[in-house]
Amino acid sequence: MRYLTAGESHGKQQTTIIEGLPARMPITPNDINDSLLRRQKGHGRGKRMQIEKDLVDVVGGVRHGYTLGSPIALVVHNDDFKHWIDVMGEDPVSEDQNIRRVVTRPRPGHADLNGALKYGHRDMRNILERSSARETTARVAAGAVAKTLLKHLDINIVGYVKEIAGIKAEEKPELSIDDKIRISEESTVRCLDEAVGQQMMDAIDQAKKDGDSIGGVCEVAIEGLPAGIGSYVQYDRKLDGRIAGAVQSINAFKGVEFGIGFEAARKNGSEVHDEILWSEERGYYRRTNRLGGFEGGMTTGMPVIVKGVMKPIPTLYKPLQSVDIETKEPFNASIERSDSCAVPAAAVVMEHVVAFEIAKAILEQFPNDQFPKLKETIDGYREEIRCF
Ligand code: EPS
Repeated sequence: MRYLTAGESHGKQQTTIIEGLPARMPITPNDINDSLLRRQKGHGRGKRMQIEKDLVDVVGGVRHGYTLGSPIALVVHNDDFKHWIDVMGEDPVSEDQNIRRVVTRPRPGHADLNGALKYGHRDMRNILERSSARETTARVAAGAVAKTLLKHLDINIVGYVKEIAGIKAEEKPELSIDDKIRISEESTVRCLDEAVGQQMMDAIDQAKKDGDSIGGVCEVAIEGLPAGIGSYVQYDRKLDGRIAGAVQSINAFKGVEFGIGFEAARKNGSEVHDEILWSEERGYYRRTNRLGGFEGGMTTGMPVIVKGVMKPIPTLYKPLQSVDIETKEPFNASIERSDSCAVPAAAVVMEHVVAFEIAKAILEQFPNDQFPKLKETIDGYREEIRCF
């Protein structure tokens, strides 16, 4: 299974095509719209999210509530496009035409300058329109289809916020995945620790007041995955490696950890590895889950726990110094409308990006053109490893 996305932030629409999904899987537009709505929420979002009402238009691959086995094509319209038709239209413009909103002052931390150098665009709007995190709308739409497949295979996934601007949520090991889904949904910062939610909101408000931005840490938990998904036999089949790459590719993400992550560097082996136990009901399981559900590039059957670090958004109302590429004079970087903190939204994006990698690995390991047969195969595999 694979997908591509297309679309500019203030262009007509976000588009994605997903190929490789089996036929006869139940899916409705609501499965996708729920995800899109969740991505739009969160304290710290700017004015743009008041303009957009992200709703999917399913334009291929689904009929009467089921997948057809053909490519699935999804469109989300940018409502803001109506304000940008002259700036973002596809028709040629004459040389004497005055183009609005040309960007010649690259923002530090964004793709603006490197993209301009690479593609030769002197108007850096040609870079920022595509490098904008608006593209994560399409990634969430694709991930929502993958999440639907996982849901029908009894695999549940949720993303939430662990940390914003150094304010850390406490570990909540007692929470079930359903609790995590419910509590994160009720929190405007998508945090499981109600005690620090307000502090996170205050930090976001302060950053906004200061014209600054703040980052944080998101976590995704997945339950219901059987052991042995992924493989150790080749570097590019290691599922944790693929998930890490996908998470790192989300706009503004700078690092990924599984389980105790970097903490493992500071501990002895006896404090890191997860002892193996067995019971009739569960089959093989672990006393602890410090490795976050992965060994040797494969799932262990324990919950997958993955963290991603998001840097503060580089578009600042209090801009940093930059150079105008036309005059070479020092200037303050361009000010584009932006969010002061998008970590709660990023947790939803991360959830969907991870869901896609997992669904893709499952379909690679148990290829099947028909969803009911895939489900039968996975249930059979679960039983096989329980009795192994
Ligand atoms: C973004 C800038 C803002 C954000 C945008 C990402 O958009 P605008 O320039 O239109 O105000 O709102 O995020 C989204 C549009 C979205 O859907 O998440 C950026 O520069 O990356």
